[in-house]
Amino acid sequence: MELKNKKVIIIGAGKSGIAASEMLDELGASTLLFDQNEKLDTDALKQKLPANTRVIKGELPEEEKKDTDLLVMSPGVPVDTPLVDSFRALNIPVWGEIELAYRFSKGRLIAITGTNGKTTTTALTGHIMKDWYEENGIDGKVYVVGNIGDPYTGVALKTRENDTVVLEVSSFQLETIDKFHPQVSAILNITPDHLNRHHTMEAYTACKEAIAKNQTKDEHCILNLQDERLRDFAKKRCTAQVSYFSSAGQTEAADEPAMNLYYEDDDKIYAASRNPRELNAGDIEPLMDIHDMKLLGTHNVENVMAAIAMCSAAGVPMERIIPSVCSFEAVEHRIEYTATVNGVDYYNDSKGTNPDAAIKGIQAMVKKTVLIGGGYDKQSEYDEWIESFDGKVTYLILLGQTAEKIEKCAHAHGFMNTVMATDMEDAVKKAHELARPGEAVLLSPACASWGMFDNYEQRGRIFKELVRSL
Ligand code: UMA
Repeated sequence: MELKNKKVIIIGAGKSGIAASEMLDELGASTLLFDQNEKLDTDALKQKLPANTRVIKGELPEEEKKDTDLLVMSPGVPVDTPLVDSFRALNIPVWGEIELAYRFSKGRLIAITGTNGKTTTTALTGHIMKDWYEENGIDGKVYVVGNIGDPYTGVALKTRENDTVVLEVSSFQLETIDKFHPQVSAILNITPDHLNRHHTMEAYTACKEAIAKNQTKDEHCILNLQDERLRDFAKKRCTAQVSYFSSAGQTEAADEPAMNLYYEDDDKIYAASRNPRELNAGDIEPLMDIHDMKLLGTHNVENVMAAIAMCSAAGVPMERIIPSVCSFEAVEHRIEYTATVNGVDYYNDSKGTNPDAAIKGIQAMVKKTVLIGGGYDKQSEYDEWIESFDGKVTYLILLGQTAEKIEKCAHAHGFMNTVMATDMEDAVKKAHELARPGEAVLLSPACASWGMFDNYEQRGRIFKELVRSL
């Protein structure tokens, strides 16, 4: 679609809406950025926008819709609303921000989705691709964008044929794609999430599967063999060549995957390939030992296997992929190694903002651990989190609004070693006193940060500063 002189309305004045407005302005479109938040500071917003972009907040006047050629949605804005329906009724195309970026970008696209692990896998895939470009002197760039932080529309017009875009894609973003078509895609796992937006598990799963909907048999889709929904997708609906990864050893899949990466209980990752000329096919030599990587936890082994499979599908030789995997450091705030003080390893998992994510944090620990938790009350239940302590957690230091609720829950499950802290400084001080050399301290709160911190990033950074000044 030629967008020069076309009228485009963009909904949502966050990062995506601002980047989309800039991109559309560069394409010569007439842009109107609309946000439903009445309290939006339009003067501050206009500073970040092209001079020609108009801004409307609150209600969108009916007459604005009539001569509109395209509606672009920010990911956080739901699509099943009367407002969006009214555009559809006028036959105005509705594109998500990533569809807009895709239509105007060049080069190779690697797209990653899944309920958990997307950000680490995207960052790792970007890291491997960047190393490959650098070592091979490839005249091109690797962009790592999407749900991970920087919008795809912010780079789309800069991309060239030799470039690679590594894109983290959320279910919100996949809800409004049409021609979006990665050469390599991955769905890491699908478990219930965002059901307030997608309503049913079927609708949520369909959004995730859509990542591969335009792929052909010559292209690659990487899937988790342990996930029943994804096995079903591979057998019945996926149009791309499937490669599997499995953290439960080499499990025979009923269909034949292009490549099968698997993790055995000897702590090594292996690969088998249908094509005997590829990789170490038929060969039982391990690809790598998981102790050679800096990431912790089985969930991270899965993320690593997915990234290996994607980069291999994108043409990077295995002997180049493995050293890059080993040099990759954890993404900030996700079981991020912070420092060793008096023989105690400190980890920042501030992104553990719900019990499910925090369980992964505990599972990743290989030593006795003093755990720091608690925060804003999202009405979560903490029973499964406490049960996951499994003798590994020595003390639970609690702070924030949920401290008492969690303490009660811990005591009900027979875990009595709870300690109250007044703030993060007090929590770090108490952890320092309680942890013995050879043990670990983990901040993995199972709660949001609000009330005590602006966001989980600030909470994690304050924790790291306090640890480093011990
Ligand atoms: N708004 C409306 N109407 C609505 C909802 C929101 O007008 O019904 C307006 C808000 O007033 C606000 C703006 O929309 O001004 C916010 O837009 P947005 O929510 O799409 O946020 P962005 O700043 O554009 O950030 C988005 C992603 N946010 C969401 O999907 C909620 C970011 O993912 C992403 O990093 C960024 O684009 C760049 O691609 C964040 C996220 O929380 C990290 N993602 C979810 C997750 O990971 O679970 C999906």
